Amino acid sequence: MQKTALITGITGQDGSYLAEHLLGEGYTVEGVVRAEGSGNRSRIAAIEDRLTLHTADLLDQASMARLIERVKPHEIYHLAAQTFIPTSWAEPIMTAEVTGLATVRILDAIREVNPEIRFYQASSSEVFGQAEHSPQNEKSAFRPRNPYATAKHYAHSITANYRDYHGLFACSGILFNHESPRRNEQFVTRKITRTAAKIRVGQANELRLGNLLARRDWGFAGDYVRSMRLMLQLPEPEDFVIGTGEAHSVGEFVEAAFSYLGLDWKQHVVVDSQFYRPAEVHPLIADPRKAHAVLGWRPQVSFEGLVRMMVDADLAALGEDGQRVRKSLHAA
Ligand code: NDP
Ligand code: GDR
Repeated sequence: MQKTALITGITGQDGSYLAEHLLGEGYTVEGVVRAEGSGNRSRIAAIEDRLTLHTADLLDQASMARLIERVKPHEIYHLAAQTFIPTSWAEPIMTAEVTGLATVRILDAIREVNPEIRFYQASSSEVFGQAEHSPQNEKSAFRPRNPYATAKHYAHSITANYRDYHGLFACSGILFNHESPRRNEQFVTRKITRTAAKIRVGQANELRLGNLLARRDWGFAGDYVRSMRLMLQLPEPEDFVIGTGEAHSVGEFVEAAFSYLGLDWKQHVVVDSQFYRPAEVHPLIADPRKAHAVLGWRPQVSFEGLVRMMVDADLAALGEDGQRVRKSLHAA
C-alpha cells in the first residue's frame, strides 16, 4: 500500500530532508506551507514537482481539520515551528502559539477526523534545559530554560496526553541539534561555515560569535529525519532521544571549520557579547541507546564529516573562487 505523509514545515531544513527520504521510501508526500511564510522554497525546489503543497494556517484548527480530511494522510510529521531561541525571547507569545499550541490543534483535528492517523511531534533536547545529569535519555527530567523550550515542553506533553487518553498513535522525537548545508544562517554552525568560507575567498574578514565554550551534541539532519519515519512504523507509539552521544564546543566547531580551510581562526573570530545567551542550557548530550536498540537507528555522518560537508557546500555557493578552493582542498 502506498502511504501518504503530510509534513508541516516542509520548507525548513528537516522538512526538505524528510520529504526526500519519504519519496525515496515510496510515499506520496504532501506539505503544508503558510500563505505569508518566508516564501523561501529553495530547499524543496529540486523535488517540488513530486510534492503536493497546501496553504493552511497551523493556528486555525478548522482549516487544519479540513486539510487532513482532504489529504487523508496515513502519517503526519509536525515539524513547523518558530525555531530560533533568541526570537522566542523577543516574541514569546507568538512562539507559544506556533511552537506550542499548534501541536494540540493538529492532534485534536486528527482525533476528530481520523484517530488512526499516526503523528510525529518534533520535540527538542531544549526541553531538558537546566539538566541535572548528562547525557539525557527518555527518562530525564524536563527543565526548559527559555520560551521556545517551554513551548516545546507543552507540545511534547500534550502529544503524550493524546496518546495516553485518546489512544492516538503519537510520538515525540527528542532530537538534539542537527545541522546541514540547509541550516538557516542564524544558527551558529552555518554562521561559522558560511563566514569561514567567505573569509577564505576574501569576501569577509571577521566572524563575530558569542560563547565559544557552549557545548552541543551536533549531528547531520539527513541522518536524523530517518528516525522520524522509523518511530511511526513501530507496533506501539513511543518517544525517543535522537543524537550522537558526543558533545563539542562552539570553539571546537570553529577550529574544525577554519583548519579545514587552512585558516587560523584566532585571526578572524571576535567574541561579541550581543551573541551571548543569558540563560544558557547545561551540557546537552544525548543518550541514544533506546533509538539504537529499538529503532536500529544510528547516525552515519561524524562531527568532522558534518563540518566539512557544510564548509564544502558554502564554498560551492561562492562562485568560481569558492569552487577553486574546494577543489584544492579535495586534491590535497
Ligand atoms: P527550520 O527553522 O529550518 O524550519 C521551520 C519550518 O517551520 C519552516 O518550514 C517554516 O516555514 C515553518 N514555520 C515557521 N513558523 C511558522 C508559522 N508561523 N506557521 C507555519 N509554518 C511555520 O527548522 P528545522 O527544520 O531545523 O526544525 C524542524 C523542527 O524540528 C522544528 O519544530 C524544530 O523546533 C525542531 N527541532 C529542530 C532541531 C534542529 O537542531 N534543527 C532540534 C530539535 C528540534 P517558512 O519556510 O515559511 O518560514
Ligand atoms: P540552539 O542552536 O540554540 O542550540 O537551538 P544555535 O545554533 O542557535 O546555538 C547553539 C549554541 O551556540 C552558541 N553561540 C551562538 N549561537 C548563535 N545562534 N549565534 C552565535 O553567534 C553564537 N555564538 C555562540 C549559543 O549560545 C548556543 O549555546 C537549535 C535550534 O535548532 C532549536 O530549534 C533546537 O530545538 C535546538 O537546536 C536543539
